Amino acid sequence: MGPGDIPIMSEDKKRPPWRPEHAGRASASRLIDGRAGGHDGMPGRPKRPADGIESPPKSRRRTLSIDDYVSGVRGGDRSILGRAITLVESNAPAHMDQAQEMLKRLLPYTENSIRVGVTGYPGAGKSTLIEALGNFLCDRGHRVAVLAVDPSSSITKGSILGDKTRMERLSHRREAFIRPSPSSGVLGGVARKSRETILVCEAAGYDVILVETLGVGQSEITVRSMVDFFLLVLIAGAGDELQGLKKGVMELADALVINKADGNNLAKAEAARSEFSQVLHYLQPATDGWTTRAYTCSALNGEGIPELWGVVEDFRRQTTQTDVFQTRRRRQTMDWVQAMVQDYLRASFFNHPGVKKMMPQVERDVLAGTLSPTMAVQQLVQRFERGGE
Ligand SMILES: Nc1nc2c(ncn2[C@@H]2O[C@H](COP(=O)(O)OP(=O)(O)OP(=O)(O)O)[C@@H](O)[C@H]2O)c(=O)[nH]1
Ligand SMILES: [Mg+2]
Repeated sequence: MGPGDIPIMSEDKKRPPWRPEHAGRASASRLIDGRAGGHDGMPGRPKRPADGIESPPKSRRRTLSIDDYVSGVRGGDRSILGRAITLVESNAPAHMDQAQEMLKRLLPYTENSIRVGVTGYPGAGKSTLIEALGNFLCDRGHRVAVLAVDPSSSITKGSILGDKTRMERLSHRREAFIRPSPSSGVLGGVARKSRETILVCEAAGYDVILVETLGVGQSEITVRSMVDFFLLVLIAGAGDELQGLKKGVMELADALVINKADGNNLAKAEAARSEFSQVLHYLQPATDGWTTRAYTCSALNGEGIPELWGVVEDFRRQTTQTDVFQTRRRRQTMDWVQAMVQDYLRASFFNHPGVKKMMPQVERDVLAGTLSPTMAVQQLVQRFERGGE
């Protein structure tokens, strides 16, 4: 020990395990106390323990068996329902097996619902409309599950939580259940998880499933592929720049509703409704034998909400009679199977070690013009089919 190295006994309690036993100041390794008010130190929260290691909050929840999940979901236990959905959303292989086993047991109790997708521009009032519609339905004895789907992003986990402020009353009702969007992951990602979440909610006795799309683009098609009825929420005077988006999405919709038909906006909303009605004449209807029409409503004061639900009920009655409803569901299920097969194959191909190794060279050759794209594909596929490393 050199002259400057004074053993500091009082600091020894801060000695991390990797610091030599009697190292003094020469060793830079020592732990400092956590600071209250830091990034995770809320004022008033207890300081981190002096060893600097804080174990994650221990879940005191016991592990559930498949039986527990099934009986909890069926018995209307909201906390178990939440955990069942978390299980479905998990990407851990062990959870996936468990989730599938649970779903198998729940499947006989699914399908007794109407699944309604709600899409529209950001700020059109989707969440407010779901709040109004959801409360209206709960008052009428329905049980309503609200899900959000955002296939485009994995960072929106909290967005429907923000939306809960728009669903203030609904989120406190016993007849309603609100669930945020899962973050994207493997094997079918958000679409798979959302579909399975719908099934779990149905098995729990929710007879109306409202699915809000978040984000624009891909989400409309994804949600359309999992719902019976697709509602497009619009507002008057949203501008011509959105017309392109409108037409594509309009052809997916079973009803258009011009929201915010209240106050000074009433006349404009009515004008927009008749304008959209004209446009609808020229579009392909989304559902065989059903005429897509435009309506007005105010999600804020509730006007037009019962009538809007009347449209959904007419739709259900009519398409059930003609079997269009059941046919669509069967097709959606088969499309879902196909999509999962495609996801699986795509993942196995691109994760194949041989393919991965070969890819950079193939890309270089294609770009250099010494290999045609078709030949490149042939080589990669041959490599994939040969298997091995
Ligand atoms: N005047 C009026 N305002 C409304 C109505 N519906 C919604 N709003 C308002 O419009 C704003 C956006 O409403 P949201 O329900 O959050 O819209 P959203 O479509 O869910 O928005 P994103 O989820 O961000 O895409 C809020 O300030 C609402 O209070 C309505 O019927 N009338
Ligand atoms: Mg919203």
